[in-house]
Amino acid sequence: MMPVSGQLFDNADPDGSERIGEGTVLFRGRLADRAEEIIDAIRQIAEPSPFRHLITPGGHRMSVSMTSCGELGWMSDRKGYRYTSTDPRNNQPWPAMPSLLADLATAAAADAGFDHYRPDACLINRYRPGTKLSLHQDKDERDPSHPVVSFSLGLPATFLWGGFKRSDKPQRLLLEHGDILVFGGPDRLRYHGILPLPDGEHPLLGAQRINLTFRKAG
Ligand code: MD6
Ligand code: FE
Repeated sequence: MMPVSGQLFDNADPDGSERIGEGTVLFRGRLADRAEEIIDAIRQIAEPSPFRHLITPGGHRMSVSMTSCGELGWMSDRKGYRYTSTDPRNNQPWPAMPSLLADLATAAAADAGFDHYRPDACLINRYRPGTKLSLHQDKDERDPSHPVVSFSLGLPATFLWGGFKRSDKPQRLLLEHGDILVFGGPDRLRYHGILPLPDGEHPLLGAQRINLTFRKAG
């Protein structure tokens, strides 16, 4: 099946946003002219808190590598999934969330209909060709009435936008460099994931995709 590019509904707004679902809005290319600044900020975050492959509670090494910034960072190990205020690698607070990033997330959330959104956690995922993210729900945050805001950079990937049961057949959505996806409201607990990343070479990031997901976790 071909990945769809937001043509799930007749839904294109004049501002370039596409409503994928009641609580899901895609802003195509919205970050494109800020990408270099954002990548620079990610490099600075990864100096004290490098990307690492976490272990799932079931004992599997995740193929995606991750780091975090903000007051809280997302963690997984044999004991479970959770948020921590320090990076277990160095026992230091997670790097602060640059206001450049928080402000872009706040503005996109507002344009999707979620006012006064202020994330306290940003999970940064790095994909190499072949890396995938299995269907999951984001449910480790205290209050799921806050949306998750997702930034995509680098190689394009196919996002699976599923239902409320893991077995519901997902729709496919291509997420490309510069795209912002706001995922909230009645869609917030939908299953979703990323298909194995195809090979490719991106002018700014080479053979990788980086995804940032902002949350109000605490
Ligand atoms: C990714 N994104 O795009 C993985 N979660 O690499 C997510 O898992 C995600 O994009 C919640 C809301 C939006 C997302
Ligand atoms: Fe997720």
